[in-house]
Amino acid sequence: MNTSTAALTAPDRFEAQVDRHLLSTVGVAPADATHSDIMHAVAQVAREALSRRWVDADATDRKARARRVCYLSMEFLIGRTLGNALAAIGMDGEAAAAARQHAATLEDVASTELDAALGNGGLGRLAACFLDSMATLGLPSFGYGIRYEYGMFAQAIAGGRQVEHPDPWVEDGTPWEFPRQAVSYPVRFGGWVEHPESPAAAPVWRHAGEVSAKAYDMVIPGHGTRRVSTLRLWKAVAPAQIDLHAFNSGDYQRAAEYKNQFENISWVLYPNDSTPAGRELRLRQEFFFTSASIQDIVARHLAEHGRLDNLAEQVAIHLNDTHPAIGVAELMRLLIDEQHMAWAEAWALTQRVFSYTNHTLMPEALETWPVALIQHVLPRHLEIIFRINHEFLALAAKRRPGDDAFLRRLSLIDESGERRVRMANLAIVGSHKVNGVSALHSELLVKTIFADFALLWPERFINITNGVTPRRWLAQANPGLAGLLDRTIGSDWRLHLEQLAKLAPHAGDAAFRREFLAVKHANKVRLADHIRTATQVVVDPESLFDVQVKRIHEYKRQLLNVLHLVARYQAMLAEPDADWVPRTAIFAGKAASSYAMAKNIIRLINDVGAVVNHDARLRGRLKVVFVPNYGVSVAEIIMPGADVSEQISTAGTEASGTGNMKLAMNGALTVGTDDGANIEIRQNVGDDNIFIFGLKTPEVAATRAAGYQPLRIYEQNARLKAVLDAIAGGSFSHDEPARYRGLVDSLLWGGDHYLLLADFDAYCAAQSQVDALYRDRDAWARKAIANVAGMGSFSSDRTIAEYAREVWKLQPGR
Ligand code: HBZ
Repeated sequence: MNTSTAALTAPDRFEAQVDRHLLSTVGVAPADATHSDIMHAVAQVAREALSRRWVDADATDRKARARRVCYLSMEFLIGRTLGNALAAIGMDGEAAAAARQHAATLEDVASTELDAALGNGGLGRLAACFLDSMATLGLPSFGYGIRYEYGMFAQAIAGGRQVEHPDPWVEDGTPWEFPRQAVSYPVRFGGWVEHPESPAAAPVWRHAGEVSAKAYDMVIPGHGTRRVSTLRLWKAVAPAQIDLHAFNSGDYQRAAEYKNQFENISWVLYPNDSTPAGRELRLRQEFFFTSASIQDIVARHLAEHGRLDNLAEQVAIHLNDTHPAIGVAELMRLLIDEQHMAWAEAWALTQRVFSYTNHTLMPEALETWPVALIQHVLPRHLEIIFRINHEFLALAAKRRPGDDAFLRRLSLIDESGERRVRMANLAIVGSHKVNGVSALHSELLVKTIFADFALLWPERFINITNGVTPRRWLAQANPGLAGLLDRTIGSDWRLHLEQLAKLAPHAGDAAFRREFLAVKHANKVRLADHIRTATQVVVDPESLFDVQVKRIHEYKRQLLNVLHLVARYQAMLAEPDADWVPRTAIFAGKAASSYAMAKNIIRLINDVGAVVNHDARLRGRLKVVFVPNYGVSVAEIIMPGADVSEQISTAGTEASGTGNMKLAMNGALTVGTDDGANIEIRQNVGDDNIFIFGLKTPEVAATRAAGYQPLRIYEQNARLKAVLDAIAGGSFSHDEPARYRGLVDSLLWGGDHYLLLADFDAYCAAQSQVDALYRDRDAWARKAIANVAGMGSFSSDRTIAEYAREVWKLQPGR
């Protein structure tokens, strides 16, 4: 039993521990401690308690010879850890008391922690929510990724434009990691392959370079359980034999450069989202962490079981998108070349071990690597991929004799231009289950990009709709609403989010609606404070807070939102005395540093804001703000303060979305297209409590097929024409009137690929309905409450339980 935690529950003990750590770990006098010092000391106390749980959970799993899932992901967008860790281990009350002893609040203290931003956006944050749910459900589980020294860049806005700054988040250390001196693996690159004369002997990979992968573990606490999970991140270190001192002093600099060539692998996160970078370093990163993880899995399995034929009974390896898909070839290489298993046995085992989640339908975002590059970096893996392909195509040919086009589409090698390896095809062929992340997305996968594979193996493809952890996105981010829920429906919703359904009848209770609106108002005041500090723009918490926060991408259509705001501005100027509903449009999100159009959209938002926010004729009834440096911690401030959630991607383009879930769960009403998880949100909250507009997926396809002509719409729609003319003509860029010519031309003459013009009128109509409803705050509250009540199935606990049952064949231990 946990005697130490029990002993810690006396408040004096916790405070004494904090003071001890201030002295011994941080090195300051408790009386002089800054908020950041206190954060580090409190973190140390939590770390000790977590460490105990960790050791216990590990011992239990070893003893039970438990089957495990290993979740391989290039990204884990974790954010801050302290608040979550304290809540999980039930020490938040004592920590708050300790903070008060130092004349601070726990919020002051917690806000000094830097975000661990080891991810770009949805995919990385999903992985972080999954870790929380795996620990909470008590699944024996490991996350595997890269310990980037520089996470997602920090975004500043200067002169309206995005400026990227490095994010050296571990420079001064993090209290949450445990370096594992004893755990490291060699990862090899380059060279050539020798095939011994004897067919019985395994091929020999004469590699040209080697780097060491060193393990750094983070403990992931479960909530309502003593179970924890582990996130193991790999750091690249030059192998020991490259000793800088061995070089004479004249060569010291060259020796350092040589060392850097290896160590740069884990330096920086690639800041692309849905736009993969075709760079060799990226391929090296992917192989580096995948190889280290699979070596670790095999080594642990051998240590526990002494044989490999039962690997698939004991381990499930999940591929979070195709970034770790090279793992299919790496496991084959380890089994065949190093463990001397026969090909057929190794292949059967590999397929039973792996499963794969796809996160995008956009063809340009599907990873492929030039065959020549893989030959150069991973020559043995290329051989293995060719053999997998050969055997796979032979099998497929039997199903459709003579259909060469079918085989060309299925092939792991794209032969249409420069030969390239299709990583999604490798992941599908090497897995026993493949899933999409919302009902629509999974349906489109088997109807479009993976149709040929679905024909071969229909049972391999399933849907598992995304979810988010209610601990971070409701309990931690929105303590006001969490408290109201606790008083109204009890506190079980943290672990059983279905309980939110019990809220539905309270929408009919006027006193409850008032309380609900008071909580929302307080959250809007907090958000308004953040906006003032971050942008110097003063916004009115009484106005409707209209929020679009996510990566900046053309398919997500931030530009459609801007078009509506400009239309609204023009309408307000035309009738300044009409009874306009005051609105604050809030944007946030990062643009990939190389994505010029996305960066230009950020600039336009800021330019529109600069004009609108200072136009006295509006009397403050329209504000447009761009909140810089969107990330997990900024999201925790924004989500609870939103009235409207903008989810307006072109139908059929957003795989799922998870921001849509966080916002609705916090009582925002969705204005959205019939896309991704919006569809399931609608089914759960009810048609009357959501604003769905615009072309549906089949209509999008039909519109394009019929020869879509945006110019025709522009000419026939006076309101839209006025908007586009104003933007193109420099109304928001007086100092450089032609600044947005190109952007508008891309809509009018460039084909408007994402159909902004086609959806413009429907979008404006939806926004008018929003205004009308907001006039009646009580009616608004009913619908907002219905949203919270309807979000019970969007917990990542439900998602992970489905993976455990349908894909990983694991028993939750909770
Ligand atoms: O994954 C997102 C989807 O766009 C979103 O709809 C979904 O909810 C979410 C979780 O399933 N996809 C991404 O976030 N993709 C990436 O972040 C990404 C990162 C690096 C790449 C490509 C894509 O090279």
